Amino acid sequence: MKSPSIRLVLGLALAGSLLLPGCKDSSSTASGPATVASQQSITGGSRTGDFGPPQGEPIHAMLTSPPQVPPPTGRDHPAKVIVDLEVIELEKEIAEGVTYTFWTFGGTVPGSFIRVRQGDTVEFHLKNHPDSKMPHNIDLHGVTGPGGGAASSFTAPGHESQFTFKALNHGLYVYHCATAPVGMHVANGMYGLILVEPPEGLPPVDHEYYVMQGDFYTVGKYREKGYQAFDMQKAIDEHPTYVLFNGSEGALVGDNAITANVGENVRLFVGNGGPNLVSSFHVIGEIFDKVWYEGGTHFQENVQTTLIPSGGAMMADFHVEVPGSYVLVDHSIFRAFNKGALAILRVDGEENKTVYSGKEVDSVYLGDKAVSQAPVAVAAEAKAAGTLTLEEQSKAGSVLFNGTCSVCHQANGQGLPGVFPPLAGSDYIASHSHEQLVDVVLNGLNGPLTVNGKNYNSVMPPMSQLTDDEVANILTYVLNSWDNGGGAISKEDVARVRESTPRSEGAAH
Ligand code: HEC
Ligand SMILES: [Cu+2]
Repeated sequence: MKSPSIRLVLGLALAGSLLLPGCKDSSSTASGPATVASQQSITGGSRTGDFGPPQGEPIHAMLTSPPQVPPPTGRDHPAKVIVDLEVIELEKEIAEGVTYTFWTFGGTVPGSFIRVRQGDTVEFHLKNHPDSKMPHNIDLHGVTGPGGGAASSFTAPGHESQFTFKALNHGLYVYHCATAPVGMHVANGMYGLILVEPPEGLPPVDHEYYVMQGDFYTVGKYREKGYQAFDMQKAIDEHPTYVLFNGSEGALVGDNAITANVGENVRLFVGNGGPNLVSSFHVIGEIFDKVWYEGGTHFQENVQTTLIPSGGAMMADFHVEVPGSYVLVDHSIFRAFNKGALAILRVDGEENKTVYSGKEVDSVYLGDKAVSQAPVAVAAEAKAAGTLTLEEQSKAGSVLFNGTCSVCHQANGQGLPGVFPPLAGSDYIASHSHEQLVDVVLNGLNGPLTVNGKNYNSVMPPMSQLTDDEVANILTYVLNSWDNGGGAISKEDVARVRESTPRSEGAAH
């Protein structure tokens, strides 16, 4: 019976402060059970974080790429820790078949994970690769001192700079580039996490993972194939094209999912690089046993969704009871399903029907996120090269159909009697032009209609969020499936219909 006693303590504290207005030191009234007292204890912050000069030989920090986390320092004394971090600008996939120029700390988004202990003296070496086009620096939120290291670390391409700081406060801290234009450097992926362990370390767990959210701004639409440039205006307007975990739509799904086994304890170190959005971080199907909110000292228990500010972080521990796919999302949910903020924790092990009797999450929550998007990228490349075949287009279309249309028209195109008309052997499709079919997808359809002798009077929502490529591939797949008579629809056909049917800017993205 924990909660009544907590309420009692809070009640006493409140009563105390009401009876003694102006009394600054309320600690005398906060005498509760030991667990409550220790959770709410004050650490003293930076004033108690200096454990004297570093002892022993200097240590070279082990840095890890996401989603990996370096092992605990395991030390009981302060040390001198040397961190070598290199800025690398590189072109990588942001989504299947979509490339973007990322600016990175250590070649990854987010940058390398750094782990030190409170009281350590950190000698920081920032290199900027000779191939870089831009100067960069680093502002570590775990640094006490103006700019968090930014002024001392301004580094031109091909150069190196060095500065030293003592990690006085423990906690989980964001670091980021702070070179002008700061927003653009952050938007291009220049952020990561540094963990300053408390002197006694963190409670041991079976798995620790490193996940960081960021918002991205490209000139093209979400999933528009090919190379995409940074869009400064979208960034200023805070209208991201992508919201991602670990810098790419595929970073933590499919074969890249993070993993655990039933009965294990999992710890997530989650940061939010921004540059703009606040994350409503949630794991579908799990409850955080503990959340060290804002990456600080105190934890909250039994949490469903936790806020992570831009430029902030949190740690969460939970125990996994049941096997299956757990979906990490930003619960500002359009970001998860329409901008990419989705990752998978794959838990293996024995079913436990007394805890959960249900079935796998995949079909409900994952849609086309559960299958490889590779055929879509292959078709886009072939289209660009002018070699696109009907087969490539249909294959890409089938992947997209399964994420977009099958929820209503069903994977076999049969629809649902009286509710969703069939696309299989549809006389509606046979009797309408390609332009009219494109129009149905882009602008939706409603009102009475008859398909294969059966009447429907329902609403199909517009799907103008799809790119021209995607609409062309889906419809080509439909035309060439289920005895629909064949034919092909091109990206250009879709573009023409889109142009001739203006809609609000909002509906187009
Ligand atoms: C949310 C459910 C839903 C989704 C998703 C959906 N449709 Fe429909 N679709 C409908 C409904 C309902 C109708 C009938 C509308 C009416 O009654 O006027 C329809 C009608 C159609 C028709 C004309 C009738 C027929 O059966 O031939 C076509 C073609 C079509 N949809 C294609 C698609 C394609 C392609 C996609 C994916 C891009 C898609 N739909 C996604 C609900 C949906
Ligand atoms: Cu930079």
